[in-house]
Amino acid sequence: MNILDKIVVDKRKEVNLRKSLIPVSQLEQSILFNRATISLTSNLRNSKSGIIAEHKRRSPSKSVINYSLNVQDVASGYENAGVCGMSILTDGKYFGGSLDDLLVARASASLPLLRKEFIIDEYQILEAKAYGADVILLIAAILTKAEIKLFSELAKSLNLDVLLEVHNEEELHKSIMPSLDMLGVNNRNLKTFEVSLDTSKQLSQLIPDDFVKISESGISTVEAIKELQPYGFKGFLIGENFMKTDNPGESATI
Ligand code: IGP
Repeated sequence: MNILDKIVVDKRKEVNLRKSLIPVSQLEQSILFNRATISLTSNLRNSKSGIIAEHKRRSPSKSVINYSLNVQDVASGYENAGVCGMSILTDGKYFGGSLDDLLVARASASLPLLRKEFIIDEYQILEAKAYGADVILLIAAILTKAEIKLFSELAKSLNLDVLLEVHNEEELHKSIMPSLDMLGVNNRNLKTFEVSLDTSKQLSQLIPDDFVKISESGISTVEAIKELQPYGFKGFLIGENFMKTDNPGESATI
């Protein structure tokens, strides 16, 4: 089993447990559930830098990145840096995150927030809304076309933006549908952890222009952003490069 398959097996167990503990009716009672969301898609369309800055404590590829910061400082630091949005890893086992991180970020910044999660069940989309997210991530590598449609349509009905992540041509072809807002190319292969910006460059021409294009992972320099912009990328998802420093907000200031 590759790491992605393992994550999904664990995630199914986790989601079933959460579902049995907190019913949907309770999620819907969150005061955040009916809040007006902020659109990352329109922020990116109108931005020059396009940075989406991530909160990530650890990862399967890097092990520990940074456990000594608090989410509040990271979120307000990113906001002060003028980034377009923030991504918050909510997976606990592999990334050291939690839904509470999302909640704290929501209370600390008025940026569009992306729930960075391995979504395999509609329940997780309701959770995203209840904990203050504006955007959800759907990963094509772990979903069928029918699931992508079901999940993205549910998200749209809750006024959440949808970022669909692909890593190859096959995933892209099965995923293109009108209920998506943004298409992200992950430069990191989640099965082998290999990173190459060429993945973004190669797939960019196959993404229709009506979607905002985002390049994800392995971006560590302004030069990399400049290199990707001519391929039509409007958004750049950056985690480790900011999180490995003592002051991620300062590192995200360009
Ligand atoms: C950030 P990096 O290399 O800048 O830390 O990458 C982000 O792209 C990465 O965390 C990511 C990810 C994912 C994590 C992209 N897609 C899916 C978990 C699941």
